Amino acid sequence: MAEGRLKIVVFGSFNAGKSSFIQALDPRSRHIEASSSEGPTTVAFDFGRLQVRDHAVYLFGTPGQERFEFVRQILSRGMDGAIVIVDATTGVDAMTRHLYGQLKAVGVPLAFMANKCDCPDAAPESVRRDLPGETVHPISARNAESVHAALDAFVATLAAR
Ligand SMILES: Nc1nc2c(ncn2[C@@H]2O[C@H](COP(=O)(O)OP(=O)(O)OP(=O)(O)O)[C@@H](O)[C@H]2O)c(=O)[nH]1
Ligand SMILES: [Mg+2]
Repeated sequence: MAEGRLKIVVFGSFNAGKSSFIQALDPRSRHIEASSSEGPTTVAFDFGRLQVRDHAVYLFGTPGQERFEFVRQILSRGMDGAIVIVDATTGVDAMTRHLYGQLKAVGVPLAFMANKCDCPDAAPESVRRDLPGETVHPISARNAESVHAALDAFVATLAAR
């Protein structure tokens, strides 16, 4: 993307909080969802944008359901960075590991968000333990300040490259 613009793609397991993360960053973001037993689920993508430091950040949220692999592939094109949202109440699962392996193979700058830290059973330290050597930001999508601070820290690492 042109200088000053960053495309960041948000990955993570079903129900981890990807759409909520983008909603917290951009209240005017758009979400393409269908209803499921767990509530709305992303079936295409989320789109949000915001200014972070000197950068126009374009956020693309992916669907978490495994069958939408093809959507994740399309949305991944030309990304400058990837964020993986982990539900800190359930931890690093097989889908998270699958996504992590794919992103590692691509070599894209990567950060993890341990989400739902407002919940009493959240365990961000066990998320961190399961992802040695990786950056893990504890956040709650219900706390916009925590989400903005974590994105700001990630964008700073991208800008420094
Ligand atoms: N307590 C709490 N609940 C959250 C948080 N983030 C998301 N949720 C809830 O978790 C559920 C799933 O959130 P979504 O943002 O739709 O998750 P998603 O990762 O986009 O889900 P898919 O698109 O279906 O993969 C919803 O009921 C949210 O309200 C959080 O930080 N704290
Ligand atoms: Mg979603």
